[in-house]
Amino acid sequence: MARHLVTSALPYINGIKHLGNMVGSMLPADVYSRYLRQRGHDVLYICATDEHGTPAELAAKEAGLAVAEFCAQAHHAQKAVYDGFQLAFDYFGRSSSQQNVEITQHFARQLHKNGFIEERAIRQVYSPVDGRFLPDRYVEGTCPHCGYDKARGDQCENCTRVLDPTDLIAPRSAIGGSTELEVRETRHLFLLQSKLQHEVEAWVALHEEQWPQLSSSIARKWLTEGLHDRAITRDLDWGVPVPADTWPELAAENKVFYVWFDAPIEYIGATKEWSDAAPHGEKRDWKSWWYEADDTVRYTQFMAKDNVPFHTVMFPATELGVREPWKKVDVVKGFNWLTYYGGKFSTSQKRGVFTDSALELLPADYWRYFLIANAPESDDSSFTWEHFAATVNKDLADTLGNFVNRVLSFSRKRFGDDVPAGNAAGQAEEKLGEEIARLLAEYEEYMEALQYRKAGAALRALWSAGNSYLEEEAPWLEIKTDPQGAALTLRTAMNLIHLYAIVSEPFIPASAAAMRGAFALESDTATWVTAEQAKSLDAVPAGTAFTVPPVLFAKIAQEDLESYRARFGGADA
Ligand code: B3M
Ligand code: ZN
Repeated sequence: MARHLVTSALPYINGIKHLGNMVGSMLPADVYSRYLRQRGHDVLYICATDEHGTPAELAAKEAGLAVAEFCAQAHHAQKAVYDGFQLAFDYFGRSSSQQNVEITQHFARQLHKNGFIEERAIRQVYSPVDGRFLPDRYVEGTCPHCGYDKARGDQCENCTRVLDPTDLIAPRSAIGGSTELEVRETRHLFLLQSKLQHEVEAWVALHEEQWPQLSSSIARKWLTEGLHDRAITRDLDWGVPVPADTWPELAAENKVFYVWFDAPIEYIGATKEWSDAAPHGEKRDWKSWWYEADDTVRYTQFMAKDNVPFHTVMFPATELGVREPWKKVDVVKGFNWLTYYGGKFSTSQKRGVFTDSALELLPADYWRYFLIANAPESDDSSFTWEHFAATVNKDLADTLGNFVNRVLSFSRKRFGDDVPAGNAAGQAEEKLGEEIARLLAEYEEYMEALQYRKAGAALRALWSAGNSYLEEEAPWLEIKTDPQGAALTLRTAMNLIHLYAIVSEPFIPASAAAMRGAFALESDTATWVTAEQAKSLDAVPAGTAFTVPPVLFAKIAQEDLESYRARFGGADA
């Protein structure tokens, strides 16, 4: 039994996330964590809200709340949605936690001690009206390249060019719109990434083989461009304070660490939060997951491609620079984008389906299955209502849901409320068992390899194999001439339902529980299915009482489709 640490990119605190954010981080991490737990591994799945930086401050201002209050409310609102999606974190923390403050400050002191942090004077935009320096994202103006008039000082969202605030035409404060801006000298801490370039390169070289192409190519690109020294403090009111014991002047000026410096450290911080929140009597050892854990823990991270540089270069550089044995990631599973009809989902422009609205429309399993089976792995994938409805109707309602309902309903009608005995298994059942065992091995291989689309296809093939067996045996005809044969077919199909319940759980946990709950087994504790059990299909013996659960998946009708397109926009979105 191995120890698996799993983390997913921390969702920014500013508002409920869209489906694209979840499918590129938390959802695949949850599916993988569930699978590993079911295979008997010791798993710790950690995530948290990313509560610092300009997104938090701007969102709090918009909400008319103090940042701390805004973050507390927004954290709970997001957590409620993730509970609705049955994301089974072991802990969902907050990067504003005291634990993260302490560990971040410790990392900074160590980097300073080891010569990887230095103070530098830089020129930054100052707004006398707002009485503060403006971080790059706080300066808006017209992009000199494309003329977009809402370009931000760090990047133009329209032409994606990286900018410097002083590049902007007619710059203005994003806080209050003031155009009276000055450029003043201010002092900040710089992480000397350039001094760690070779160590980071050597570390990436040791690990990139285990990463998907997307992750290793992005890491290589950044390393080829060369690691630049990077400012890791900001003039913001909200963030991890620079510790006064090491930098008294900067602390006196209320400097805080840059959000991307403290956010990855929150993976460790949230693990300590998890320990500190241990119920009475339960021992949790956060440090054993992170400190001197290279040989005992396998660490897998999940994120969208824009976060890959920070996780394959900047955070490893930070961990290397502290010169302490903190666990570095083993596998970085990066994802492309889920687009909405080919366009970008956007929290700020409220474009696409958001996680809270999704749960208002349909149960989580509909979304979980569709998103994971169409995960944007090797390339972007586009969410369209047409594709979503077709997938739900075909894979979930017809292939799985209908199989479960007609087998249990027909058996109850013809043989009563207990699993019928019938003949002993014959050639058809042996052939089926071989096929199920083969497909199960395929499914396991793809899950271990974090290949979600292929795992989804293998799961679908398992469901389809049951339908093919049922069509071939046709118990509704068999019963007329060979009732014992029909009983065998139904008992075999019921065993398939139980097997589907176990292996489908990582994808569709609620439906899996409903399927499994149909059988009143004395003891039903198996968390996975062995190849032998897949071949023998006899976990549910004749005589077991069963019930017929409500239809697992309701089809999405044409009028539903119309209403979704009307509400969220369709191809014209
Ligand atoms: N908060 C997610 C984003 O860039 C960012 C991830 C932090 S993971 C340490 O949208
Ligand atoms: Zn532009």
